[in-house]
Amino acid sequence: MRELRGALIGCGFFARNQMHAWAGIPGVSIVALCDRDAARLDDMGESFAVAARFTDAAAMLREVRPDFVDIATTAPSHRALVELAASLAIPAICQKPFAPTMDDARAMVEACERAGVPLMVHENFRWQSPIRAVRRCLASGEIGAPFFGRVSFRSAYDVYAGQPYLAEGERFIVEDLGIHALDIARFLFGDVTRITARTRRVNPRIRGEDVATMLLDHEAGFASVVDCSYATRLETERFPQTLIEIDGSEGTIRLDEGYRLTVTGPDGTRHEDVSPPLLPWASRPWHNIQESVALIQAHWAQALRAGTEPDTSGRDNLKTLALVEAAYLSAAAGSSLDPREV
Ligand code: NAD
Ligand code: 89V
Repeated sequence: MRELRGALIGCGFFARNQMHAWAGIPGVSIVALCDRDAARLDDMGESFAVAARFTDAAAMLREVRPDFVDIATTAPSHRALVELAASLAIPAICQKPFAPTMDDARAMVEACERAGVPLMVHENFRWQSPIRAVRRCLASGEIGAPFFGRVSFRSAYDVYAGQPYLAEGERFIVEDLGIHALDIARFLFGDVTRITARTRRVNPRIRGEDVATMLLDHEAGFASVVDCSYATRLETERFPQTLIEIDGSEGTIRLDEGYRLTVTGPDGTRHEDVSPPLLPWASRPWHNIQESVALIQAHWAQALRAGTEPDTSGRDNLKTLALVEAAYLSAAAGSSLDPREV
């Protein structure tokens, strides 16, 4: 097995999960770190015993020449960093949201394709093991042909405490969280021909929208609903669970609160606990997301070694990002749109 030497840019809130996950993947080591903020850089370097530390990404990539770079910064920096990696022929992983605009995202995909380097977007929610259990069940044909789907994420969890920038942007829930739910809808039900979205802000202390309700028409000929909210106070807080409903010609699939999978088919109903494992470094309630980080990064290592395109490649993610952009346009105009025209 080829050893892979990685470098990480961005030592903030979420990158700690990425560092833990890399440490658990055989044959991969993070050999250098970069952050503009020297205190954050040193904190991460000490936690994970990485001595090579840089405050400048170009200096790090030129000196270290890693086998790949893991970009864990927020969206405004993504294009410059991905183009930097491409210019040095270094394969790159880029956190979601891939880019602030479709133009940036397309330019990043083109830069990597021109340079012949792999590019994966860290779109990890489709790697959550409960979501994969739903997909396996759907693919088995047990419930027949789907004619309705729902991907739902409703919570009142204080995400702003760990990620203060989420309260500050003009855009919030569709770009940050809806993006994951829209990607899950694509993963389960296929690509989308039309989207209708309505958004609103309930929490007066944030700038962007914290509620979104979206209707998707799929190429497969049926519709799904994707709804998300950070203004929903429930008896039991569900963060960060995505709930799924699928109705098919022969039965139904439900992924309910508490990671309970219920499948009703021609032979009756069965229940399964599809709770994600609590990895040694993980903590509740984030363990579901944390496990998906480990799984998507293991997938990247495998794809990089095999020379195959990762599932959530930059090119694939253009379709998810187009849904985000189209959702905002639809909500602003009160209309519906073909995301392929965005
Ligand atoms: P953060 O602000 O805590 O950390 C980002 C770090 O990047 C900061 O320390 C900043 O100094 C550094 N940085 C920014 N530009 C840089 C540059 N050009 N060179 C070097 N360092 C630079 O942000 P975060 O909460 O960790 O989020 C990072 C990204 O991860 C965001 O895009 C966010 O949406 C995403 N995220 C993904 C998930 C997921 O499940 N996939 C979960 C949370 C956050
Ligand atoms: O997964 C994410 O992108 C996070 C959160 C779950 C808090 O929305 O930002």
